[in-house]
Amino acid sequence: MLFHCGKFKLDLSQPKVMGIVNVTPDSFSDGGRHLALEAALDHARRLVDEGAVILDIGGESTRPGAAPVSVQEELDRVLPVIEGLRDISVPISIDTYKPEVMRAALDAGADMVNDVNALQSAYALDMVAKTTAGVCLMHKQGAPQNMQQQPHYQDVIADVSLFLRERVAAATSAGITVERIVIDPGFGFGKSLEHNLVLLKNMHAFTLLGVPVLAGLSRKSMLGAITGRDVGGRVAASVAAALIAVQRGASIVRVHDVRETVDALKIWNALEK
Ligand code: 7PM
Repeated sequence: MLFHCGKFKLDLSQPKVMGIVNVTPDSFSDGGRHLALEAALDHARRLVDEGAVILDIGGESTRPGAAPVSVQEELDRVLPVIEGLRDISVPISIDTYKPEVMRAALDAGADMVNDVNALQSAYALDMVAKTTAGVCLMHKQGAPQNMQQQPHYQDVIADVSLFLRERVAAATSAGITVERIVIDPGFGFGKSLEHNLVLLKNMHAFTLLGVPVLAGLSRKSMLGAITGRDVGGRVAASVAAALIAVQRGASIVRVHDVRETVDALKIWNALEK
């Protein structure tokens, strides 16, 4: 029930909100870099005010279809944000699959690694094991560049469960205690709309693996496919999806729209008490 996450122990007896902080400089001039940093810090602080209890800092490299970002560019984006949030009251998660970025982020004060590659790099597994960081192990099928082309499963629940079970075993064998691990079925990562809906419907299957479940549905294209709305018009759909995930066993929801999601979960909590 307590998620051990670096300096923090998060009580997951009630569902929690992880706020997404994307660090995307819109200009590569020094001025753009500075403004991007200030904007990211302001945004992060606002998400905490709104009720986020984890901040997920990402330099874009894990976005499906995104242009690859070099290690140096990713570090230049995320490290100043992590350093700028050193005294914030909530754990900082680094959203990366690159071991070098994990290492530097943890050294700079991050408390958690959110790896869409589920620590499948041996170096990442051993390196994280030597720290006290929490870790999110996510399922994906294929490589981010082509994973949406022909996603295929025998049985999406069984296949994703087996993968996550194996990654939890690999992590604990490497020395990451089970209290430090959360799992994530990876909505949209090598999944058709139908696969995503089966995963959401059967979210409870993942809670059987004995570690907390994180769900990332916020603004995703599956919600656009259902509602016909573009990414800016998916707040209500995202809140509905987060609430459904929680009702079906998710302990952490990774969202852009923190205020709206926190309000929805307050209603859920009022009934659970
Ligand atoms: C474009 C497409 C931009 C998709 C960004 C995305 C997850 C994640 C992402 C998730 C965990 C997004 C995604 N999604 N990490 N990183 N779980 N653990 O919507 O579902 O942010 S990237």
